[in-house]
Amino acid sequence: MRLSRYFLPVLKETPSEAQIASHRLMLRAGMIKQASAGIYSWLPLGFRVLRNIERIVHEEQVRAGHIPMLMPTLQAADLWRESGRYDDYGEEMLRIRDRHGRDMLYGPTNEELITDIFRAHVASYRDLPLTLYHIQWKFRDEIRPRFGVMRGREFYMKDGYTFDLSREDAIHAYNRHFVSYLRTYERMGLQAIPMRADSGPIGGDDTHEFLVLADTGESEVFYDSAVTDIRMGERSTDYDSPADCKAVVDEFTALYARTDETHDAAVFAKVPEARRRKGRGIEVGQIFYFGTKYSEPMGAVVTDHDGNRVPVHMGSHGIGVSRLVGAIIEASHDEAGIIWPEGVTPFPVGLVNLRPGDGATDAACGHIYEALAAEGLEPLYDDTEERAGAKFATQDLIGLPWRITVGPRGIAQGKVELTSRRTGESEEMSTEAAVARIVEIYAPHRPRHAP
Ligand code: P5A
Repeated sequence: MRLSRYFLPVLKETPSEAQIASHRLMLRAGMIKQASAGIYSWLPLGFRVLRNIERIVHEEQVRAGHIPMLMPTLQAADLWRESGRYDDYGEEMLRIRDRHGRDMLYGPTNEELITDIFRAHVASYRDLPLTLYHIQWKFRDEIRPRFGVMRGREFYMKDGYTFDLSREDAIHAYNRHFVSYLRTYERMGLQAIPMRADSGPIGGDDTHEFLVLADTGESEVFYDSAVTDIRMGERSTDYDSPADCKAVVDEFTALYARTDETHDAAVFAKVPEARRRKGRGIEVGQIFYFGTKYSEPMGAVVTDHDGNRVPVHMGSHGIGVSRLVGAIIEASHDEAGIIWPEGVTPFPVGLVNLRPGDGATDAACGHIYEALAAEGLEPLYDDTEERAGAKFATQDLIGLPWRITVGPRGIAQGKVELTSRRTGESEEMSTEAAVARIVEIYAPHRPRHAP
């Protein structure tokens, strides 16, 4: 993409309404624009990141055997009257009346809608287990939308729903999600720590939140610092094996890690003092097992092995896709701007032409551009007439992890400069070597398991 033809409305001034780094940087880098309180337009750069995060979420869900679909944003109130949540949900639910006087709502979540689909089409234990998910916009009329996309009113969520015959099977589905979430966040360059939490209006007893540690996080957290040393990494956990998934969950939950809602000072006191930590975190996902809370009142029943009709055991599992954009920036930025992890960066590399119009630099840039594009690694090519300093400042602000700088002096010696956004270190090399390095860096970040 040529910057001269792109739409990247970067701001020089720091917007006064933004209180935290991610919100500030998303506005300054031209990623989002507020449409109204807690509702944002995703400008091209922000949209690219959102799509990358969404793709990773899809890929890891499909890898876990979960089935993608799409449900609408608007739902009929009658379904929510069946579960009893129409009245319970309160002011956070945006209620709408259509021209026929029917009560509708903008979905804050989809337990009722998916249960309705399930009961219409599934009647036997033979069709279980089943996990369906979608990635769709939600609306919650938050009393205090703030921090940009972190606490929006309209936000993008992946929500998955599990249906199983028994509690035991449902716990396996829960554990499978637990593992898939760890993999998902790690691919985004994030450490999200599973913590015991409270289930709120979704319901149920078993629930974990996944939290990214950050001073600006909205949740207060208490944890054993040793929990920050555990990684999912490349282990070969088999999603079909309950023992495999449980082993991961057991390892991650053995150490103390809780949000303030479930914090227990007496248990926390048993953590060695040097490892006791109190901090803040950003909730980027939550998983729930709630048994028959929805299937019973809504009649989602199947025949079991003995021919009895029994309500299915359900769980629901959410990832805050749009919130993740902010969370990643909170976890990865510096004074100059964003530092994208390779997994989610809007462009893999910035290509900066220091002398547009110079035959040799233009040709070298064209060559690098084509070679990277052919590898599926299209650079953001700064071919504008800006001063070098301004170009670098924009690159630093928008945070592409790598920059290739091409100038007439270097090209005379057959050299370009490859710079790491994270370390600031630069290295001179041939155009071919720079292309090869970028290809090598992104090899582990190629799309896989397409939905
Ligand atoms: C699980 C999926 C649920 O709604 N039902 C379907 C369950 N869980 S949740 O914890 O309430 O939400 C899931 C994730 O969505 C993100 N999130 C938000 N992101 C931005 N702005 C908001 N106002 C907002 N509310 C929730 C969080 O990441 C949360 O973990």
